[in-house]
Amino acid sequence: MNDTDYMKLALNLAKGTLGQTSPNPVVGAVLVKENQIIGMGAHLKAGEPHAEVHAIRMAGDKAKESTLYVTLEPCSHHGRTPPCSDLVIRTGVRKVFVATTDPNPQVAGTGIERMKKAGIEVEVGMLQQQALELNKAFFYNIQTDLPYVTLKSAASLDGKTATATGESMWITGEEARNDVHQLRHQHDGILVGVNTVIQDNPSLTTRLETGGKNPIRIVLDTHLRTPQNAKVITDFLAPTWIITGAEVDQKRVEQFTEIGIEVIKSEKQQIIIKDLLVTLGKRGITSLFVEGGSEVQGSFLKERAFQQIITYIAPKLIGGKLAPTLFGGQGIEKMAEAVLLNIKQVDMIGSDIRIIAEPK
Ligand code: AOF
Ligand code: ZN
Repeated sequence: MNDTDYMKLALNLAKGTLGQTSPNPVVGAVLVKENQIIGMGAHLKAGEPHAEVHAIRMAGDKAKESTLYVTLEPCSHHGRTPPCSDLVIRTGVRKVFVATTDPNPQVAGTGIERMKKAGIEVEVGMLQQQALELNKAFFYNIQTDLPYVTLKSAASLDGKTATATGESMWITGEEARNDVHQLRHQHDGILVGVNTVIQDNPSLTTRLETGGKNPIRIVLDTHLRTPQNAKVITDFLAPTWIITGAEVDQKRVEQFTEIGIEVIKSEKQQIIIKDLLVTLGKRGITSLFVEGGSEVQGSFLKERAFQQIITYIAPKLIGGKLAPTLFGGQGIEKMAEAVLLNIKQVDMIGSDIRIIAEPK
């Protein structure tokens, strides 16, 4: 094992906890002395000890004079837990490899500074790209207070999300659906439009073989048309928030609030996506998974309100001028104004293609 191998191990420890640390980042730490791992750890849950603490506790007396590999700069602030950089100094760690700095304004380089001042050799930037990728939602959210938005959609090879008669169930195969559940597990919120609730009656929960965390279900429903007997209303498997326009019938609102469903009224008659994201950010949604339908995708496109696109393409052809495509709404008029993307990753998931892209 060389330095990079140890950092890779720390990154893998962090990766394993994706979905369980929000609003905190995922972080892994490995403590090495004389070419032996003497401690390792990951941050498991907000409010609980940070990765470094677990690793140092595991090493016990051996931790003195060791080398620490950590995927994020050790913190310097008193949050829900005391500062890790102080613990690293007190422990007598000799050298620290940090994959990337912590953009949290309360930390932002001061953890590194503090360790350097105490005479610890600190090297920053090892496997930085991987470390940034792993926590991209955290990094975006901590700097903007807005949720990191992923638009997810699935279509046939010709870009159709349903047939012309509106049938949309099971375009992709089982592996792709499983992949979607993994992504649901990793997000704080999942968002759909009311038409999807009416037509498909989805439960929007995470159904993996090993269970998983359910995101908060958010329904865009300007005129409060969500059926009282929809699964997202009756199953109580996760909180459901309904976002409406300013003018909705108060009696109907109460029918929902009485059974614990939150109805969040917009200030304007229509729901403005950018305003909604501010509201969701304030309510602690750090990452948002937008599942559709195509009109909702269209409104996020119109406002350029997304950080990532994940599209599954199934080896099927549907055709039909009237069959809906991935993004509805009015669309962009001039080619010169099209939203340009960088394709980040292309994979086969079972027999479907998964494309991950980001706006340029
Ligand atoms: C680390 N190691 O494992 C994590 C860090 O409220 P607290 O005390 O848990 O602090 C949360 C902040 O600490 C979080 O926003 C991020 O800046 C940093 N997370 N830092 O040294 C860790 N999870
Ligand atoms: Zn810490």
